[in-house]
Amino acid sequence: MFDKVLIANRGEIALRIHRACKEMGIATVAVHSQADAEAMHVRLADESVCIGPPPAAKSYLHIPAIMAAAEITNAQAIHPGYGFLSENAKFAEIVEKSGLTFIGPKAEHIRMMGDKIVAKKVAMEAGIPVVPGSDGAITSDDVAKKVAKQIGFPVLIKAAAGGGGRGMKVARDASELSEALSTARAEAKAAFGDDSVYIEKYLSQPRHIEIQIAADSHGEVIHLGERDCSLQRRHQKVLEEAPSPALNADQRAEIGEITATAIRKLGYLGVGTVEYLYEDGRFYFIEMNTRLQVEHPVTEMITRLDLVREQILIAAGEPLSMRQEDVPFIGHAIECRINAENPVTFAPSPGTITSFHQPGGLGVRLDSAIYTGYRIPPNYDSLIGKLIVHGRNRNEALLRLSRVLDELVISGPETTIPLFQRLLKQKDIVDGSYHIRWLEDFLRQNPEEPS
Ligand code: MV4
Repeated sequence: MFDKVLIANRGEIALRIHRACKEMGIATVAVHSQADAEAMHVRLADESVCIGPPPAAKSYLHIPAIMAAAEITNAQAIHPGYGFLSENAKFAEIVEKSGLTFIGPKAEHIRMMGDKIVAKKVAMEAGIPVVPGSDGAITSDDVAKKVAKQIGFPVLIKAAAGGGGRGMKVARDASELSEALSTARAEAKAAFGDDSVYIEKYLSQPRHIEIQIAADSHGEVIHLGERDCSLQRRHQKVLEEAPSPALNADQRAEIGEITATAIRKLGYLGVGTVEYLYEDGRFYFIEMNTRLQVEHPVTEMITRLDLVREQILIAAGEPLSMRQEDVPFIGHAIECRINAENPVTFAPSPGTITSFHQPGGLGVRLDSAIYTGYRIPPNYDSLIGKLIVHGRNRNEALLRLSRVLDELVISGPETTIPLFQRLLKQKDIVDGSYHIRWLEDFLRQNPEEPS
């Protein structure tokens, strides 16, 4: 096992990784930008290194500075967290070539899943159900027309280098196809420097359901059930829950086994998430994330596993701590992403936390690196914490969430806490009947809190 791990991230996830390390007897190295000198992840780490000025490109994304920090502190492994360098295949390669361990999948798999066309082909060949569409990249308008006629309109044009919703265009009928193609290509070229696109049947109101998997170097692959992440705004998840209100135990076992079997075939190593759209009882692969995800705690709450601990065990060549038959699915967990944003306009609201009161009690978890007096810098994303509740069933989790949102106080910056209090009053949320369009529809129809 490693004695010292460098955490190449900031905020709540850096703290989350620090906590797992300490519980495994591993010393931690924090890296930070000049804007984060006072951050909690820096204060708690055993050692810290300032790696550059506030802009992420010059600090958290600056590979030479991070490698230098690892070298001077004698760290043996690097955990990238999520975002930043977590899905950068080149970084994973550099870490490994320097004789350190990248706590994450092989560079080969990061690269494979980064190209959405390759990812879809690989997934399909491994037995995962995919959205009907083109066989690879679209080479001409004629090919596009043929594919679209075959699968039926509306269709969606997606960028191979995309993901996270960037560079997508809908064509409702044949007359819209040619223009949608050229717009999608131009946007993809501008955003990613790669104009490869592919076509899929457009699903109008699916749910976003993702399966968490973990694979060790002893050939063991397990699935940890699903998360329902359908409540999103502008491709940013807002609330996630596990299990999905739309699935039963048999469906969970079936899609879980299909996913784990495919991941075994790929020779994948580490934790990962296979994302599906779910509509009319069927699953359709969209992409695979080769990192620890923001919403991983809901899975931890229902399976009693520590996913960061599992990542570290896997990277050190040790076996997973559970076999599939021993993975429990206990009760229900819900996570709310607390952002420092205006809850109506979603404009970022950085600044100093003037007071902070944490909720408590049974089944409550708050993953956050904030403290009273902490100044949220304007340079990074606005996530300042994740409030996670667990209950014996979904109704208990909802009641607990309502109680806990009333206890939580974060003063100074505006936060999205009031949004969750509003959402909990909506029948569709209480019933669990929502889809990927629900939240944006709701915000359009109810732009402000009715007074
Ligand atoms: C889709 C889709 C409908 N049909 N694919 C958006 C993110 C990217 N990873 C895939 N996305 C979508 N792919 C087909 N064939 C709708 C979306 C989509 C979406 C997916 C998940 C969660 C939120 C979303 C919001 C808008 C669009």
